[in-house]
Amino acid sequence: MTTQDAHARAEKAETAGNAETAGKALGSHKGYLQGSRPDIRVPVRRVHLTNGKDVTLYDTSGPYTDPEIDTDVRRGLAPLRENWIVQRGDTEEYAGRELRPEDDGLKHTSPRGGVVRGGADDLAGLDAVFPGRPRQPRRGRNGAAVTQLGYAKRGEITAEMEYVALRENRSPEFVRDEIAAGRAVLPANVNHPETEPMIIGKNFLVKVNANIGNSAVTSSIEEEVEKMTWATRWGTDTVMDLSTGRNIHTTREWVLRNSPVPIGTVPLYQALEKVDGKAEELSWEVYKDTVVEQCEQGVDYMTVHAGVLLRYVPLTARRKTGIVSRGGSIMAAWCLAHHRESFLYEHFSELCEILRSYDVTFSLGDGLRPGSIADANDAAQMAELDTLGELNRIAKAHDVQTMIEGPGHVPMHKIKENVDRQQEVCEEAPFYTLGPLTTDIAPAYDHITSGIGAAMIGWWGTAMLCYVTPKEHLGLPDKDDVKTGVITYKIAAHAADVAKGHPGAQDWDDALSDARFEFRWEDQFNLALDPDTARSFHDETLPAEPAKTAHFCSMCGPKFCSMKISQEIRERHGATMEEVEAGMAEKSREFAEAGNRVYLPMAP
Ligand code: IRN
Ligand code: FE2
Repeated sequence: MTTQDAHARAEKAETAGNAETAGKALGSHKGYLQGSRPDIRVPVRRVHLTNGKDVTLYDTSGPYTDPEIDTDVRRGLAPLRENWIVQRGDTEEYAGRELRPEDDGLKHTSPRGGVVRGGADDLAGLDAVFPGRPRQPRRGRNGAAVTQLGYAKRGEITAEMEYVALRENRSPEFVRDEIAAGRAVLPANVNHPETEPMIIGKNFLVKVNANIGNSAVTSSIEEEVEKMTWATRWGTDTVMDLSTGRNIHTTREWVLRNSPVPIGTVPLYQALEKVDGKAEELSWEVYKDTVVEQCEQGVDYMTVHAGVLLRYVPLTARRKTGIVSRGGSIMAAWCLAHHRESFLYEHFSELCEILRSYDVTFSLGDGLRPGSIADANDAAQMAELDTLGELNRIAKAHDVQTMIEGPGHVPMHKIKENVDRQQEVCEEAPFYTLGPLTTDIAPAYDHITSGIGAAMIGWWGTAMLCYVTPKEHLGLPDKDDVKTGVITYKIAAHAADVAKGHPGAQDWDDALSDARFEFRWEDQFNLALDPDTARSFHDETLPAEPAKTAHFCSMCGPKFCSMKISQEIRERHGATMEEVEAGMAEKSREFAEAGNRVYLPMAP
């Protein structure tokens, strides 16, 4: 290709780019898949390629990336699911509540449903921030099961199920049956109408969770909301607010009202704050009040460390790293201090009753997960897993959706056993694993040590991967760490989708490979998981516009680009297999004639 050609191409690409920017982000824009009713509109990202084709990608970023929607964190997001919940008619309603116009689900922003009540640390402030928000939470009438599991078991297909069916390119019946079997969960609290429904289960796309939250020493409310929207922009499917510092309730309110993805928490952390951090002063009453407060606020799933039993604690005594789970260590301390069985275990059925009346999903915590590869798959971990299996059956019988948390630190050769046992013991309930970290030698790189384990465990059937950031073991992640963690885990999740042969998963790879082989640099950037970084790396060495269509990059330069060479073979010799082989043979002859040298001597 001549330089002139390159210029001409670059100009064309630029014009195309300019046309696109009118109302759209360069190279891609937000689109929607339309469901059976006007307010079922599933967001997608459509990448427009320079060859005229479109690639449609799953989109978790919420209304923030839709230029047509005016978002404002002070008002919160529109209550997308509100009409669906009201129309089911099985929840207690706010007085005088009317249905919203059918096509209004995504645009209207205030005032709307949700609740601020109970133990608020800054209620007056929230009144000012979210005016018009009803003071009354919604819950199932007379304790009715308003859970997606309950509907699924009765054979109903909810609007939420139809939404995720479109999102995952599956039939609504399939979605319903997976939920009914307890193989998948659709976390969606009736008090979190802002959430865009998503599903977690091994027969769906592998999901990613990002943890945010302040600690006693760092971070403000604004920073946490910013981290949440930032994490969803890069593709996290859920966010857990693990705040343990000040203003836990208010921080959570801001996060919930602005979150397009399900929000998870560990209520035990806030309960511990309420008793000034003294684990032995915890009680079922304090814990229960905290859970109700969070259910009313709209938390979609909760980590409950109910599998840490008194008799399991001694099993950790000889471990290299003891109990590393925060929740696990709090419960172990309580059990030892009272020498009694865990109140979470003893009151588990009561807890099920609470969660079922808001449709809050259990995430049964792995309080005894290994904190070093030396402790992986030990007796303590496996004993807890058996108890989680027992609790999963109880939760299911109460129509409460349930997933199971998994390790931790596990070397590669011990990973598969974790999924296999969990799937067997927990009747295929979705597995939700932290990493696992495959080696302990790389503090500051634990997104990588764990990304390796995450890809493997995802391939073998883990439904959701809890991210690990470069700050793991070292400090609270900042915005950059959140992005690095999410991107790392999106890679692991997608690699697992491809390995599992998930329908259509590889289309994305194929589109990017085509763009790469054909030197459509803009398409390569726009299709990338992280277009910004891909573009900036390329431009570091070849910033000029013509380089965007050039048939090489600075890695090998114009003469040594393998892709260019193979393209030339095709151009010169045609594209059939025999012809390509003949072309290769010719290249090989040329190579031999030149003396079989990979590195040619430098000109003197
Ligand atoms: C995920 C799988 N195993 C643990 N997790 C996550 O760890 C869980 O989702 C939550 O974000 C956090 C709970 O930590 P502790 O309290 O077990 O340390
Ligand atoms: Fe760790």
